[in-house]
Amino acid sequence: MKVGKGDALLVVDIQYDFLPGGSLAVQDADQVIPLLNDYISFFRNRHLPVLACRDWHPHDHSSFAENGGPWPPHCIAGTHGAQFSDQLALPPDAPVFSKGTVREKEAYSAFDGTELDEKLREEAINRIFIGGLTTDYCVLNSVLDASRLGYDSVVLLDATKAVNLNPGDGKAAIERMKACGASLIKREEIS
Ligand code: VGL
Ligand code: ZN
Repeated sequence: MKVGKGDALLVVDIQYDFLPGGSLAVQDADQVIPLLNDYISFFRNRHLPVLACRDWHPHDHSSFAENGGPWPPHCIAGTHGAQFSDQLALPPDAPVFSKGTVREKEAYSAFDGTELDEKLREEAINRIFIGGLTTDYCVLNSVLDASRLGYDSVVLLDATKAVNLNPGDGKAAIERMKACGASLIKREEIS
């Protein structure tokens, strides 16, 4: 697969709370960081946009178990757990989109309540490469929204990990992304 003009990279939720030791730790999540760093260099070397999103919740977010949601408290805005890993080589000028910022509203997609769509249109992007955390929530929902909004999407299979709240969720998410037309690739498949 040739990467070039009109392509952008979206790095999803590489935040301490999703990494080993975090409050919503995803198994082996730290393994995606070196790969994402390599994808970041790849895009930067070709002068293609690199963007990031983050989960950025109020302390009493409705997705937290204490409020009837499925998750332990995680990625509370401004806390250490919500920071990007310092192992992630995100370019300092990469735009960052915060999601899940409204107490009453879950927002798994990087497009939900953010200006990501506007930004991509401004930069004349028509295809996004998506990697990061988590396969079965933010990556999945971002790919589904991207498709609805008319973007092509490419999932970086070697740079994403699933929460697997229910066993098999990650695999099912990959099937759903395929079914909506996303391409699934690994690092050696792009040039
Ligand atoms: C996510 C679980 C809870 C995600 C966010 O962004 O994938 N997963 N909150
Ligand atoms: Zn969340």
